[in-house]
Parts: sequence; C-alpha cells; structure tokens
Amino acid sequence: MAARKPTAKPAAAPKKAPGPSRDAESRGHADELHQQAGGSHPPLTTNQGIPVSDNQNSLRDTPRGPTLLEDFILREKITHFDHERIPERIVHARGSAAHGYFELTKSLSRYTTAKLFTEVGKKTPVFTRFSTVAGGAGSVDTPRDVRGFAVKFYTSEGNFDLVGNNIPVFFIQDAMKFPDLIHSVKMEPDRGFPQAASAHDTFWDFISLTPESIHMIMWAMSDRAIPRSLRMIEGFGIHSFRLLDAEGNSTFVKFHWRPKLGLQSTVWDEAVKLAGADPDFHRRDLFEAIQAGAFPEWEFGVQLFTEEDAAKFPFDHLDSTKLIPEELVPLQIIGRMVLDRWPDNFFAETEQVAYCPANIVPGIDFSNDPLLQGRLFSYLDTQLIRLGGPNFHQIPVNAPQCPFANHQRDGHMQMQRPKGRVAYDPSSLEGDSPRETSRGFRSHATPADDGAKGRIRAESFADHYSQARLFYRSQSAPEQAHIASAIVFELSKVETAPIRERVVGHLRHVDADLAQRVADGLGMAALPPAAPARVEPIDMKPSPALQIIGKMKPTLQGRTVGLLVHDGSDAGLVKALRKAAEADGAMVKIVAPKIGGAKLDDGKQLAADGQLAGTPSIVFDAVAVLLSPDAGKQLAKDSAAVDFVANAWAHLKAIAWDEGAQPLLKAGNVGRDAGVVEAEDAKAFVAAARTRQWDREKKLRMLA
Ligand code: HDE
Repeated sequence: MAARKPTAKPAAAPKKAPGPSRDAESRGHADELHQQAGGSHPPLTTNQGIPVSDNQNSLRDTPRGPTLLEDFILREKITHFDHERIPERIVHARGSAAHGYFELTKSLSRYTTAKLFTEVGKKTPVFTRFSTVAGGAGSVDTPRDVRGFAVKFYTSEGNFDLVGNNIPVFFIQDAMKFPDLIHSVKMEPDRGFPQAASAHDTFWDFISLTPESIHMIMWAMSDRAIPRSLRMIEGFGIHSFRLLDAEGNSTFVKFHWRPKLGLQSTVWDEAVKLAGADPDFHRRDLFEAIQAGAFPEWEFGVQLFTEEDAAKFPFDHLDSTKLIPEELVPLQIIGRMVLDRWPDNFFAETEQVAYCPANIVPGIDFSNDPLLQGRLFSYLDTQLIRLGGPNFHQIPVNAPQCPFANHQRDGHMQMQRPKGRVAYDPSSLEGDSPRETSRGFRSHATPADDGAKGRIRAESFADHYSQARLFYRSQSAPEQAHIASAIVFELSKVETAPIRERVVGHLRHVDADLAQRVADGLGMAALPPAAPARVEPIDMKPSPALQIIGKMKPTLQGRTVGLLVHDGSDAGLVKALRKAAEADGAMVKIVAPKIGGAKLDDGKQLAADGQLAGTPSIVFDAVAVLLSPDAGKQLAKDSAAVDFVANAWAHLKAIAWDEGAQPLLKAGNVGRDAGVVEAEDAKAFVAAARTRQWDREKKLRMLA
C-alpha cells in the first residue's frame, strides 16, 4: 500500500485536476448504480458513525496508482470482514433454526413447580435449532446422520434448554467417550475426508469395539437418519430428568417431541441425490414452510415414572443407550410447539445461539445419567471459546426474556452498564442490589448410592443388545430391509475386513436374520464369530411406536408436488391437478424446460417455479407429467426429463401422467402400479401421493 508516486506515468491515464471533481465523478457512478436498485435509504456510515460518500472505490494516490494506508474506511471494512467467522461448533455445526412458542395444554402441577409446565394456555417463546452432527457448517443437509433438536424456552423463571436429538438413545454411556466417538466419525485426520459421513473405517472401528453403541447404530442405520424434512422428525431429551414439587418430591421424566405432520423419511438413493440437487434441502424446506404460513408444529409429551417404577425396568434408565418403551410408560401429551418466525439474521441468531443442558429452571432437575453429567460441563465450556468470552448470555438470542441480575462483572464484550458501588453479596450499601430468593433453584436431595468412589461402569449398564433387538424386531419389513442395506452400504466403504467382521459379530446378538443378511450383503463366506457378550440379551415385547412407517401420516400436508409441463400441455389438467393437490394441503410447483415457463394449450404462458435441469423430481414428494404428444417425444430424448420420471419411480413416488407423457415414461423405464395414475383422475393421484409406494421397492432395488 501507499508507495509514494509511481515514476513512470502510463500514457493512457491523463492526470485530472486535483480536488472535488474526482469525488464528484465517483459519486455520479454510485448514483447510477443506486438508481437502478431503487428504494430510499438511510446514510451509510462507518462503525464510528461517520457518513461514507463512496462505497465503491478505495482511496488511491492517482487513478491507477497505489491505495493509501490513510483510507480508514477501507481498513475498517476489510478488518471487520477478516474477523467475520467464529469457530464452528465441533459437533452440530450445520444447523437451521426458527423462533416460535410453546403452549402448555395440560398442567404438571402435581409433579413440578416449574411455571413452564403448570400454567395452562401460557405461551412461552422458544428458539429451536435443528442440526446434523458430523458435517461442518457448510456441509449438506441430507447425509445419513443423527439430527440435533435443541429448544431454548425463554421462561418467566429463566432459560430452559432442552438440547435433544431426533433419536431417543445415544452411542455411548459415559461422557468420557464422547471425544473418541466424535473423532472417529469426523473426517479422518490424515486425509481430511470423508465429510459428513459415517461410512468409513475409523467410525466403524470405534463402533466395532464399543458394544454399547449397537442399539444407537440400529437407529442411525434406520430411515430416521435420512429425514424428509425437519418438520417431520421426532425429538427426544434422551436422558431422564427430574420434576420436583414444592416439597422437593421427585418424579423422573423423559421429554418427547412429536411432529404434527407425522414422521417421514427419504429413501437412501434420494438422500444421496438430494445432496447434489439441493444442499440446503432441509433449510429451504423449513424457510419456505414458515414464509408460506404453514407453521411447523410438534406435540410435547412426557413419560413420567418413579424410582420404584424404574427399579422394575429390565434396564437402567440412567443409561443413555436405553429407551423406555411407550408401551411400558405411556406418553402423555402436555403441550405443543409452533415455529412461526424465521430469524432476521442467520449469524446473529442461528449461529450465535448457545444451548446448554445445564440451563434449567426451578422445579426441574438432572438425573445421575453419566452422559448428562458430562454434558453439564461441556456446553458452557465450548461457548466460551466459540463466542469469545463469558458475556455471550447478553447476545439477544441467548439473553433470558425475564429480568436477570447478579454480581458477575466485566469481561470481553460486556454490553451492560451495571450501576452503583455494590458488586458483591452480602452487602448493605444499596437497597436494590440483587439477593437470593426463596423461589430460587433447588437441587433434589438424592441419597447417595452404596459403593466406593472409582472409575466404574455400573453392572446395570452391561446389557448392550436387548434394546437393539427390540428396535430391529419392532420395525416393518421394508424398514428392516433398509437397516440391513444401510449397514451393508456403510461397511462396504470400510476397507479393513476385520472391522466388518467385528460389526457382524455384534449383529449376531441383535438378530440372527439381520446378521445373515448383512454377511450375505458383504459377500462374507461365513458368519464371523459372535462378539463376547457380558449379558445374554433378553426378548422384549416389540414396540410399534418405534417404527416410522407405522407413524407416517398419509397426507399431503406439508408435502410438495411437482408438475412437469412444456409448450402445449393441457391447461385444464394442470389446473385440476394443482387444485386437488393444494386442496389436500400440498405446495405445488411448476417445472418446465425453461424458467420462463411454457405456453399451454389454452394459449396462455404459465411461469415456471423451476427449470427442469435444476429441479429434479428428487425435491418433490409426488410428480405429474403433463405433456403434448410432441413435447413427450422431445423430452424422451432429454436426460434431465428421463431422470425426472426414472427417479420419481425409483424413489417410490406417485406419478400422474397423460397420453403425451407416455414416451417419456417409457424412456425412464417407469413401470405400472397403484402409484402410477392417469392424470384425469386427480382424486386417485392425491390418494397415491399421500404416501410412498413401499410395494414397488422390491421390484426395483436389491435390498439386503
Ligand atoms: Fe452435544 N454438544 N454433547 N449432545 N449437542 C454440543 O455444544 C456434548 C449429546 C446436542 O443447535 C456442543 O454448543 C458432549 C447428546 C445438540 O447449537 C458440545 C456429549 C445429545 C447440539 C457438545 C454430548 C446432544 C449439541 C458443540 C456427551 C442429545 C447442538 C457446540 C457427554 C441429547 C446444539 C455446542 C445447537 C452440541 C457436547 C452428547 C445434543 C461440544 C460432551 C447425548 C442438539 O458442547
């Protein structure tokens, strides 16, 4: 920067007169640009409030000469830009979030003093962030992965953070193992890949040597890990928590979220292709639904049980690799959550939000689950580095929405201006300094267990396979096939044969048929030996509540239908199908070879929402192909159009067709079944589009 005066003057750059004329020239240029953009705008200033006259050009010595160090406007702008990134979350880096509210519909006042759970009808503001776990902040939305489901309740008694996942169990029993688990699933440290994927040696090496993870593996290999939409996932607090009444009596509680739209997943091939077709598929889906006023909603449920109930369970509820079947302790719905507002700013809110399982309000308390106990430390610690100091609770998205005051002072990025002399307690100098209150948080007086201090895993945590078996055997036939195929897919990416064998050795304890299917899928000559098991697994009563297909709602609510049209398409059919799909709750989008749309047979131009090559059928739940005979013949030779129908067929979606579409369907090898319907019959199309055609799968895919 700013070397004084170039010696050689370029011939083509005549020197202008110094003074205001130069500024006036660039001002004129800026005015031209701004006139095109329109609007009335406040003055642009620096961070010090100094008005800026030229935001297009840095300060130069001569028109083609060096830039001057003096240009404080340029320096401030670039310096701020250089510091725009903060460390991304080590896990759950990729996330999407929205504001909304929680409304209590049934009081838990018998069990807790927490106002959040006792004031029926009251709406508590929430900020909810969904995330994938393994990938970085810029990774795609649809890998096979667990989804984070974190809710910050801004209650009148302080913030309560329910930092959960979309799966009710976890991989490990002890926080001590978390860094190992995460290091194993993240990209391998020497090569820097794979990104956002568990299908590699280090992850399965760790799993094969960690039998407690096998139950969670069943879930992670199920279709729960490839959701269709964030609006269609369940959420779980996982650990047991305690509810405390006014006398301090405790009841254990597990927290559940249930999507109003029902559970729904993609099929694996679709999830893989979605990663390319739309890396932001889930974020966009959530954004579009909220912008359209179709607010995502969840029921909030609790499972309540006592210490005595827990003593009778054939597992230890303090072990995070175990769930409590709903058939054993029924779920009571006590409220609902609606997400109705997209954040104003992604960084300020979605990126800077800091959840912490230790954020808890009076009337709720922790259990001794060793995973939860470790989490109580980790989150505040990680926020200190991620958000740069101890005052991140003052960032608006993190700040309580009730009054809060204490004697903590100073530190990086202190935004408050506490008044007065008193920053300690007890004190007598000021009558209004904050003091402890009888309404304050109290811990449950949990009696200590018998036994000695030590690095000990309780014997009640030793059964690693019974619930993995329970989960697998509770699934429908297509879901079992998907689990087996997912394990085969993942292990096929594992280069080290003994790792593959060790995993199958665990599966032998889960289900003999599953182990055989996976061994066959991997081309193993014989079943490897069963893994050593400390405890013989037991057969638990199957729990249909663990299925996805069983909990899927046949509905078009929240789903999207794509209509592929071209010049000459039947305008009447387009109109009728759109009307029928929208009446059933779907969002309808028009796809055409050109974004300008198509001229239909009524002579009118219909604008397209997506261009065919960039809007594959993968992004829709069902499609209709409505073409004139000429267009049908033309598109049968176009690979994007052929893929459009072939993928809709392969992903078990309903397809409506008319006569003109026949050549295209033929080129895409689309077969015939109950989901492939004539477009004339809008009712039949809507009925087929409400679900996936599971029977079709056997015809077109080799599953394990
Ligand atoms: Fe987390 N987890 N976790 N986790 N977790 C984080 O905190 C951690 C665990 C979960 O949208 C981190 O702010 C440990 C279980 C969600 O911002 C970190 C252990 C469950 C989110 C952390 C666990 C979760 C996180 C990283 C084992 C489901 C994202 C960034 C003891 C009940 C929240 C951050 C958001 C984030 C630690 C296990 C859910 C490092 C040590 C079990 C949804 O603090």
